[in-house]
Amino acid sequence: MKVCKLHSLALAAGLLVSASAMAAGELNLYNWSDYIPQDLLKRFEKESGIKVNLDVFDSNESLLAKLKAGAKGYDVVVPSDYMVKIMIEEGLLEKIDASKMANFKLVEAPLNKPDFDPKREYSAPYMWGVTGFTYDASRVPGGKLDNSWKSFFTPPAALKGKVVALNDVAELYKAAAIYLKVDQCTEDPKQAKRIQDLLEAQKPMLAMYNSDGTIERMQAQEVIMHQQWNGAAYRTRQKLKSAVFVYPKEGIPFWNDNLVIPKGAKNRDNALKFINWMMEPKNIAEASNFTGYNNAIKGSTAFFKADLKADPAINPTAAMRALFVPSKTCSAKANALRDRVWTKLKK
Ligand code: N2P
Repeated sequence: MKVCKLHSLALAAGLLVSASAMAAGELNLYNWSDYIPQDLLKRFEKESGIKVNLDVFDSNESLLAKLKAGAKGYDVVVPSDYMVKIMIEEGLLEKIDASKMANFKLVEAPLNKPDFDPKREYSAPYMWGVTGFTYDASRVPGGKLDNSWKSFFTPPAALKGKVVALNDVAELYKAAAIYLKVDQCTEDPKQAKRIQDLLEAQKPMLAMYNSDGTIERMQAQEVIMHQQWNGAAYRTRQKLKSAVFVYPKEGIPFWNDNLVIPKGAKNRDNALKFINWMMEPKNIAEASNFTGYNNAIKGSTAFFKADLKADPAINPTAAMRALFVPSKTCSAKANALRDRVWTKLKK
């Protein structure tokens, strides 16, 4: 009898939990691949009663294409700086007034007032980082390559077929522009042609263009060099000690990613709750510990893993910061030139 009573109590409690989870509803998150730990999402689900569904993309351009094609199912998506601005201008985002959220006071300058959304009306910060390249020092001639984009764009012959570029027009074009000292938003067809020529000449050296699985590909030593985000490079080094992440002397693209709500999101309140929750130092630190990128939340480093805190790629020195090249939002004319380079390259 007693057992039976316990059993029915447990059953009732179970029903209560699922009823409250149901009442709190769901959150459809569309994020970069491998960019948030499952455990963190589980904890959010437990604390909020909101069920999270995660779907992933591999570049800002695929995210934009998806939203423009009318994808309605997402409540929170994660564009980078320049893409936030494009999405605002295209009317794709809900106003969220992030600056009025309880945890917003913890956002450090300058990301509390970024130029792509100065009042933080539409976006809240997620991770920030840089895009350089990683090579396996144990497998390059002489064990060392120059700290230059030259090493990536015109690699030693021995690396033929063992180099990977990100499948990302913005990242690859920006890196080439920095190397050639061309404005990343050039409207001059002659300059765009120089970028084109560099990328076409690099292509036979490449195994592929791919932004997913960069860590695993390097760790398995399938390839020797990979254009890579610094967090992925940090994670690559956990298993492959000979991996070296290069801050090219010509400059390195700097980006910051953001949480935004697409227009017409069905679970707006849950999305707002999630965005504020992610600005808690402990929560965002857990994301940093997993992804290997820094974030803009005051007090979060106290929760960083020791090796992450000590890693200069995460806490760059002044000399490293001097190399940062922030993204610009280019004109339609510049983007058309850039996209033509990309379409030809990928033919
Ligand atoms: C992680 C994605 C990094 C985001 N896979 C680069 N903006």
